[in-house]
Amino acid sequence: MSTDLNSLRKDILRDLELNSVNSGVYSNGWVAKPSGKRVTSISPIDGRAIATVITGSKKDYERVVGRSEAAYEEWVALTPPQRGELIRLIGNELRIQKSKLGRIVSLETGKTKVEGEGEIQEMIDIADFAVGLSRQLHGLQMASERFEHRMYEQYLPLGVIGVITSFNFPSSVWSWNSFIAAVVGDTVIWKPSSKALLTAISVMKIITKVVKEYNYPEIFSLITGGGFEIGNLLSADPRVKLISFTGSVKSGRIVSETVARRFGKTILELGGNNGSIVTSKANIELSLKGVAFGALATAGQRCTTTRRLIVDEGIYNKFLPRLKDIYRKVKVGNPLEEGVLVGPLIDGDAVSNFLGAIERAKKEGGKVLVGGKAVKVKGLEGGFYVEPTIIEMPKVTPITCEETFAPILYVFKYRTLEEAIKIHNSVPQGLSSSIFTTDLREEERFLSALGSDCGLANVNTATAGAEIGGAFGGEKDTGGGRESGSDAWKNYTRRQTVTINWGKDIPLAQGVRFEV
Ligand code: UN1
Repeated sequence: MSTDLNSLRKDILRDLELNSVNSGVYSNGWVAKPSGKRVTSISPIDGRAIATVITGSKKDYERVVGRSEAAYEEWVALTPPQRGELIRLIGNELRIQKSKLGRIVSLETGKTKVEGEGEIQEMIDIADFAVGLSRQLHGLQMASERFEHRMYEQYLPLGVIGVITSFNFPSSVWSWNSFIAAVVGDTVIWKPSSKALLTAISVMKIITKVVKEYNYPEIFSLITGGGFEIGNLLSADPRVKLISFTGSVKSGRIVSETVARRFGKTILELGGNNGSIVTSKANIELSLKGVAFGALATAGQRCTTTRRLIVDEGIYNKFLPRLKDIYRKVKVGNPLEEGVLVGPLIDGDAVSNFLGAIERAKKEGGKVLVGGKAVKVKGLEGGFYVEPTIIEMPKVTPITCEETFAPILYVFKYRTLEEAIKIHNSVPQGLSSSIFTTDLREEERFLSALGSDCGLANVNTATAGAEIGGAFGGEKDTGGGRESGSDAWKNYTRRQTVTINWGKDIPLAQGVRFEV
């Protein structure tokens, strides 16, 4: 296997024109010698190096912001449909490059082959969405109380924005933000996760080739970093009007406070600790598939991963053995191999966090029903693999209120739906949720104001796997941001309320008289 992986690694680097040492800064062209530290990208599949990236520092950052501001001046001079045209061309190119890009996503983050390609498909989908949106950016018109006056609102671009992404959706989440921001008229600086640098560089290569070929302003820039420096610079910089941040609650709190201090805008997509309720009225086969996908896809490293399962005590003894069976059979291993559903975790720290969480769960009264250990995959001994794990919990405890980025599912029993919803809503995070039931009353209760407290609510489908057409994001510690579809585009704009007096007099609102 390792020899195959070695030749595959070479193919991927060649296909994407990646070198053994790469520039990690793109600002109107690749910066030949960025001045940040060197970071080696490691494949979690075998723990071996893929290639090295020279990241950016403060000096590079200044250049990037300056150029991005200059590009904005040109970009706002275009109409939204003209901007949409660039995104359409980018979407076309992504269609051509889908499998090549999907492979670097898998190699660098350990996603399965279909998930790696799915990542690029999500970019294509949001590109299509953004193109359509470029002809539908609309505001409201209001009736004015003043004679011969017209009032309406318009949404204007913000200027330069920053997008900070995480390793688990290393390019699609960038595109959710960037393609939408681009059609509304912003320019975008991307700070990708230091664990997925080569994916970001590959995506930028493909996208900026299109930008150059069709002579558009260089609205997309990239600045990689090896730590917090670039993220901190972006957050503190009043020239960067909005920071869209995906990552942990802990880092999100720092970003949020820093940006708020300068009255900048944020879109925060922080931790999830998503629960699925399976009621006695559920379709069992469908629920098993939904729970398994939600909990195990991307090896439990999605913000939307199902981390908590809340099952009606009446079906518990029927449901759990079936789920345990699936967990035991699910194939863990090289994510590029056919039939493997669970790849590696991102790195050694993630394995330690997995093991640490299991120890804590046991101390808090949990009983490991299946899994619980790190595993070595033959031929890939340096990789970061773990067993899909189910832990039965007697009640909600501190560890079950935390997001551990690993395939650990905490299971709870419930008696009444009210109790199930209470358990469900008892965690600090509020991203995604789901209920499996065929009972209308149960479903509607879950979707009512007294039901799920999350940004995403699913019925008879998993907490994970959202489509781009809806607004994506969550409540409470998840940060409250919304990105991707629906009217999330408004977050990338500033709203202006316009009042026009087209009469010969100047009547005042509220009947105020002011005769001069
Ligand atoms: C994330 O984990 O940050 O809904 C995003 C999903 C994916 C996106 C997850 N479409 O599972």
